[in-house]
Amino acid sequence: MVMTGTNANSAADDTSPDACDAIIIGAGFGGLYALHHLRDELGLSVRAFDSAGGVGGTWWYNRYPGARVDAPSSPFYAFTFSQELVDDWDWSETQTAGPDVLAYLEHVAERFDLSKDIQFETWVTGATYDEAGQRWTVETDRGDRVSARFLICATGALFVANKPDYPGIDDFAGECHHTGRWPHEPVSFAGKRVGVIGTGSSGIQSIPEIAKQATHVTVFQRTPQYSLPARNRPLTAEEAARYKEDWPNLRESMNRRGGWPFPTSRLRASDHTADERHERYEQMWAEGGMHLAINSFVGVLVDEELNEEVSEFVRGKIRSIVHDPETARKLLPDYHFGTKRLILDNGYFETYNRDNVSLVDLRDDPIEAFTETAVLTKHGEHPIDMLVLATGFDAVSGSMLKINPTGRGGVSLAEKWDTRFSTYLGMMMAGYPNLFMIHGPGSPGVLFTMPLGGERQTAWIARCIRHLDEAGLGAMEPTDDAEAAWDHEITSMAERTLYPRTNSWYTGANIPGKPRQFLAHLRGSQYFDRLAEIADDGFHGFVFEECR
Ligand code: NA7
Repeated sequence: MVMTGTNANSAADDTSPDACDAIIIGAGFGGLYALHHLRDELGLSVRAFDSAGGVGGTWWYNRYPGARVDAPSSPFYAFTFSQELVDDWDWSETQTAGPDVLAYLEHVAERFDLSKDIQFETWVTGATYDEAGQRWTVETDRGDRVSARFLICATGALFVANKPDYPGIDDFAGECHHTGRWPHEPVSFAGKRVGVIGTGSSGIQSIPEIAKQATHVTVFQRTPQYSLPARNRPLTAEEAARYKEDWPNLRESMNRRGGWPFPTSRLRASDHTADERHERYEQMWAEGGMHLAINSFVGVLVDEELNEEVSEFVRGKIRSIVHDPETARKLLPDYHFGTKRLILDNGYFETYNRDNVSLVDLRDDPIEAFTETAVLTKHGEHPIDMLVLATGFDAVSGSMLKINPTGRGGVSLAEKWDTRFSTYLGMMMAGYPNLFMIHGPGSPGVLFTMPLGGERQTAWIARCIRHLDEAGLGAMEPTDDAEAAWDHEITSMAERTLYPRTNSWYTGANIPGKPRQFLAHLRGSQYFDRLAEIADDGFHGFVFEECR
């Protein structure tokens, strides 16, 4: 057990905030594990807040039809820290469905008795650092004021919904739902003409499901996407048993291989003829999931020529699946394969062969306005009864800016991040002592298995807390130099790949006015080795303050 709270406000009066050791914002994967680890392993007093009505974070909010993990998931998109937890949960499919992830997180919360320390339906409206007291005070929309030495922001990389501001969009009189804020009551599409804006994961997962019920679906597409067949199927009992038995090895392998225990290709494209390469692409396509991207040849996301070959292979698949050549043409992506988030679908391109689905290519025919009953594009009017906004998120940095903590000298995060999302290790920031982010900008975040990444970041946070307590120190924060060096490292790593050449939410390009910066560390396994080295090395890049 760690002794903290040495400088909790001792002269508490009626206006003093409640005190605890750590406050956690968010009760998704990251927040739940942080709560369990800091409370049950470190013995801290912890309070957590979440705006949702229950645990789950992203999975509590994103309940749109067809929602699934956008990676080869079961049983790897899950916590890894407890063999008992692995043993007592059975995943049913290879690509986990949203409701199953949510049920799992509810099970975790119950098993580790987490909900008693989480206050739901509570927005954190502010967080302010008191330099003299070395404490954070958090305020909520329910009137709570709570102070703690440590503030853990597990606020989610995909939380702040991006709503387009087309003229008249608020005049639309029919039902309108954002996929990231989907209602908890059933939504019926039956008998309705549904317009869907957006063809990222959420659009591509939901469109086939909506089309099964709706009278008509009109898809408004700004950028065509590379989407790979998920090949979702039930997990067999033998597979499930094998995973459980082999879990320690699988976990080790996930840690070493960028978050997933799957092989990545060591084959060099130049050692193979064009026919051999094509045959391998076919195998990977048949295998489904991310195999085409990670297991065909080395360097798909680095080598422009190889990337173009894979891009053209996928375009060929789209042409062969979609019957109408004009629709197929509109669906062909023209950016570098894999540089926007890759999508795994269950029959997306096939959906365009249905009579009740049509596609509007916004590059040729942009949306100009909305009326009460229709979307008006440059070349036509599209009457709809329901609008689905699958338009994504102010990703990675947006949820931190919603809280907009105030650090040293009264500097708000919005001021600090005005032009760059500066962090050290994607976890801490100069001027914000003892504030830790899980999956913050500059960490592997969305490019690593998020549950495992959150576990490992939390273990590192725990190391920091132990170090402070053992050394009798009050606070730690990175130096400006460490932040600048980290920024340089993340950026140069990205620039060695094709990622930054494409407009995507990885670079902030989906949000008008957002600073352009590649937001993730591209080498997850090396990142976690770095975290350990930095701690072993006496926390290089940090400054410490004596306990006041
Ligand atoms: P994404 O992947 O950001 O997709 C959003 C989609 O909405 C994408 O096709 C965007 O086009 C489109 N979009 C965004 N704004 C507009 C406007 N104003 N007009 C037309 N189209 C627009 O979000 P998702 O929710 O699908 O997925 C997010 C992640 O969640 C996903 O990667 C998984 O990790 C889970 P664009 O491509 O920007 O041109």
